[in-house]
Amino acid sequence: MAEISSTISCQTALLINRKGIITHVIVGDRHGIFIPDLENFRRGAFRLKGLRCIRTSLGENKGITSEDLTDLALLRLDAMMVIEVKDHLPRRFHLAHLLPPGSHGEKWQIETFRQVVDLPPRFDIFIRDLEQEIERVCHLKALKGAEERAILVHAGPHGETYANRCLDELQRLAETANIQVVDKIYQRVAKFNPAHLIGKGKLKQILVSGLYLGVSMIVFDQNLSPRQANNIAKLMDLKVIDRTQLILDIFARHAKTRGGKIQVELAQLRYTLPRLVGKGTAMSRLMGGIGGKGPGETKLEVDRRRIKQRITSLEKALKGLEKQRSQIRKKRTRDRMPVFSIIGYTNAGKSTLLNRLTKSNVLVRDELFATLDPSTKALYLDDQKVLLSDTVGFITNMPPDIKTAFKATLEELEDSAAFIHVLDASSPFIREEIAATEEILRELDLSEVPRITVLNKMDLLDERARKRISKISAVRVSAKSGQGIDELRDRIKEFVSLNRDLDRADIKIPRLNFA
Ligand SMILES: Nc1nc2c(ncn2[C@@H]2O[C@H](COP(=O)(O)OP(=O)(O)OP(=O)(O)O)[C@@H](O)[C@H]2O)c(=O)[nH]1
Ligand SMILES: [Mg+2]
Repeated sequence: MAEISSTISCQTALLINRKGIITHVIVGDRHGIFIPDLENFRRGAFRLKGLRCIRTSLGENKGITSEDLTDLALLRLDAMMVIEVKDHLPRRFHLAHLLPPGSHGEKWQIETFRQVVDLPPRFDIFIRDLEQEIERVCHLKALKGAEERAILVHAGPHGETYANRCLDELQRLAETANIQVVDKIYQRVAKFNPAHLIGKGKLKQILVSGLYLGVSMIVFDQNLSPRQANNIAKLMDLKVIDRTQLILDIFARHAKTRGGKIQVELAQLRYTLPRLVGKGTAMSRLMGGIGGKGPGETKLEVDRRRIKQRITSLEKALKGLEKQRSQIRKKRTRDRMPVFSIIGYTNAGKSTLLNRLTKSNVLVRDELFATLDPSTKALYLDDQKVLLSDTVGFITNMPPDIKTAFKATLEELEDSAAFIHVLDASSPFIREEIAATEEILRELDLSEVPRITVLNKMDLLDERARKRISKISAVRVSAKSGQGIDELRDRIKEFVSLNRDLDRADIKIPRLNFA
């Protein structure tokens, strides 16, 4: 190799597998080599590629470069060796290999040898031991039951407080989707990079530490364009998803009714379709949600045409369901039953409140988006029966694709006599959560619907926390303990009778389409 490189004045390289067979011969230029796509070689969160790279270096660029180390980590090579060449002869040998996590913070080790005979004699045994050690350390850290291990990335122009809130929320979303969060990274950028979202250098750094920590996926808080998603996926052997895909995955897990499942699958397919370029594993990383779970599960081989067909048939099914729903709604209006929709940020306690008020038993969970399928229960107030509707929760920067997906569900809100807006009084971000709800209502053109505001989870608040929210005018309750619930019932009663009187006087209030 030294001889050839010197003669042609170009770097050369070999990729060699564990059996000692040369799989690639690479001829670069004076300054570098380009390692081809190794997608078809073995993969796995804790495994190395089973290939070592040996390259020559000419003249001034001696030794292992940072580029070599990036390749070593990103491609998970068994080892990277650089042969320094001078006057047609090999001078020194530099050998770099990864270290198991926890080795005093070092990710790799570089050794230099003067002669070939000094190199480790049984490299195969050495690398097998190393791989076993990496696997052992990573498995120890892996949380039982988690389907994936991930690094979360937030990039944007905002400051640290904002970024941390976003990352915390993304972590809750990830955990709801059964993903173990290994690291959270904040990268401040003034402008997004159209090709990779963030700078390629920084991105590589993230990927290196991700692979190093044995993660199986990277979750971006920012939505990735199809181009960005593909470019990033091409750089490495990891799944890449964004916040919208994460939320859709949770929706897929939580949807129970036929209508809900259809809506989620449609949204997943519509989101995936433009991201389907290329073949093989790059595609697999973008397809089929996270563990490939839920109604949105789609087999890899399904090509674009079949996805399109599936979309058409789902759209048809959805139309049929919409018709049914509108009939139910008409009947309700005919029966003159006012509907109160319980709305608010996800995890605020909407379902708990519905259960408390109507003595029902709808699903309550300390998870984001536990409720997807709206359920309506009767609430008896002395002489009047009203309906209470539990709804899908809201979230900051609700992805547009999700709003479209739940258009039918959200449209039901239009028929509400009023909203019961539930706030989580214990949330440190209550103001952001109010703002997110207001924004969504504005977009749906529902800001004018009368509202009863409820501060829930009051049982969790100490004196100081109570003071902090003392200016918010709302009924203060604890859906859990029952505190304040009678007052809330009175408010609903008051609202109903007030509006009945108004209606008798024949005053039309916009959107109050009941009694
Ligand atoms: N301490 C306390 N916890 C509550 C209260 N109300 C609800 N929770 C808890 O908050 C969590 C979320 O409650 P849910 O009723 O599922 O919230 P939700 O608004 O329906 O949430 P999504 O359907 O996921 O949007 C659960 O763990 C509840 O037990 C309350 O008044 N006090
Ligand atoms: Mg709920």
